Amino acid sequence: MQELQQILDQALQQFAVIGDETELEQVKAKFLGKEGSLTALLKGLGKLSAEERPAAGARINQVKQGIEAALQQRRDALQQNKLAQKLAAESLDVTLPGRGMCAGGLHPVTRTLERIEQLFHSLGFATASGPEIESDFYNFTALNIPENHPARAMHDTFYIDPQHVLRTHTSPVQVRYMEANQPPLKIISAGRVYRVDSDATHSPMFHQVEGLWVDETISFANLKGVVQDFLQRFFERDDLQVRFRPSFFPFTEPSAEMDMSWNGGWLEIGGCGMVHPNVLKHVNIDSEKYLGFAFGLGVERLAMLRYGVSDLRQFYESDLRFLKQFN
Ligand code: 2NM
Repeated sequence: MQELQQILDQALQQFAVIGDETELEQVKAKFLGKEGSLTALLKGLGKLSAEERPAAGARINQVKQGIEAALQQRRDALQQNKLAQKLAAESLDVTLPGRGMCAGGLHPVTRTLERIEQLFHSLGFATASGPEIESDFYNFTALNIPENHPARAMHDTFYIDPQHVLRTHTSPVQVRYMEANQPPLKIISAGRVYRVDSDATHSPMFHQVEGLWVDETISFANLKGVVQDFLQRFFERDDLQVRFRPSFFPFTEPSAEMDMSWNGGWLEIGGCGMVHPNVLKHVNIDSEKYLGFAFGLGVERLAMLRYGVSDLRQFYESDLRFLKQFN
């Protein structure tokens, strides 16, 4: 009986410190296996007298059940531990912030383009667009810049093939529009243009916005009014002055360069003029009946002045520290 109590105590003690299930089964065999200590006692029952045997047998069975119960308890505990460890290792903290939550924003040049278009829409101009790869005809010839004419040297052109170029200005959009529509015409075209040029103030790809208004009574005075009104509203300055200096463009006559007042001085902001009769002829508009003005503005220039950017190249370096300032 004393031995039985010792076996039970031993079993409970040993089970309690076992850390894994295989080891637990091995230790179980020490007590309940073929060579186990309890099994040995059961086998020894036969040596007892008939009177002693039932009580001893009952006691051994009791201990056996106690060992099996402890064993099962330990198995359950080990399995619980294992599950808890697995869950901890695989756990996801669903309250953590997600990745890639950084809000995007429109590029400052895009924002400037949208502002320009909105202002001209409110002045009654519609928007026109066209291809960035243009034929020689629409980019040059129709604009009164014939082949081998020195005016072609004004635009350092990217050629795709002898007949096609990356448009050097958005004027071909207006040529296409005049060709397809009857006056009165009142449009702006804004978009990418390309020239072989690259330094602090020139990018090989930049943006232009050009305006065109063709009707029977359009004059240079209308041009001055529209440009001044636009610039005053764009820069939110009622006192902004615009000045026109005589110049030359093959597609306008007369032509002028436009300056605006800025920090006590003048800044060149674009070019303009009355659409040349030869351009109107190319698109079958009667130049005796209709007159038109046209102007061109540099979008990056307007964006630099509005946002206080000093180097044009910053717009195209994709540096998030720069771009995030406009969000
Ligand atoms: C400029 C300056 C002067 C212009 C002319 C035309 C067209 F197609 F109507 F003839 N569009 N834009 C023009 C005139 C553009 O940009 C500096």
